[in-house]
Amino acid sequence: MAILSIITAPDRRLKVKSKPVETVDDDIRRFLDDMLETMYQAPGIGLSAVQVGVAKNLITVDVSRDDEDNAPLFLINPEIVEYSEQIETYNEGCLSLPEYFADLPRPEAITLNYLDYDGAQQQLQAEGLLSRCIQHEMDHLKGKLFVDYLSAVKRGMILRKLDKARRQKVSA
Ligand code: GNR
Ligand code: NI
Repeated sequence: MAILSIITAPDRRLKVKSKPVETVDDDIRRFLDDMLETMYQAPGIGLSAVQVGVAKNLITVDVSRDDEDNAPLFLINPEIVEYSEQIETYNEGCLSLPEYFADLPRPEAITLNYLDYDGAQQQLQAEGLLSRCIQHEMDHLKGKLFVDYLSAVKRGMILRKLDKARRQKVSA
């Protein structure tokens, strides 16, 4: 297994639209294992493949609490087929936007179809933090970050600060 490097904004690779996986084979499973390890190490509750530079429809999620056993979920080619009418607001963060958070409204519950680690078709109903996290990851697959929901002024401010922070790191 390996820890992969997580791309931070602003970076054009985060804007790429991911493509469906054609076959769930051992290469895909090995990559998912690396994604999971990378996510735990970050630490984060979700990770999309595009955040480590691979534009495929692959997501890892684990929203278990620290005092619970790990509950990893691998989502391949996820598709949301139903959204609840109820909308909730939650303070979102993103490993690709380190140290920034924003209150975002999203549907409270979703139903999604996906392929699991073995390539079997599954359906899942998710609510609360799990639903939140999956919607956030699926935005990544469309090349979308949570700052894209904010005003252009707020987004520009955050992205300029992240760009500046990176340039200072590079030259240090
Ligand atoms: O670790 C993460 N926490 C989080 C908190 C609220 C809403 C979404 C997330 S996902 C984030 C990890 C990440 O950036 N995944 O793409
Ligand atoms: Ni994210």
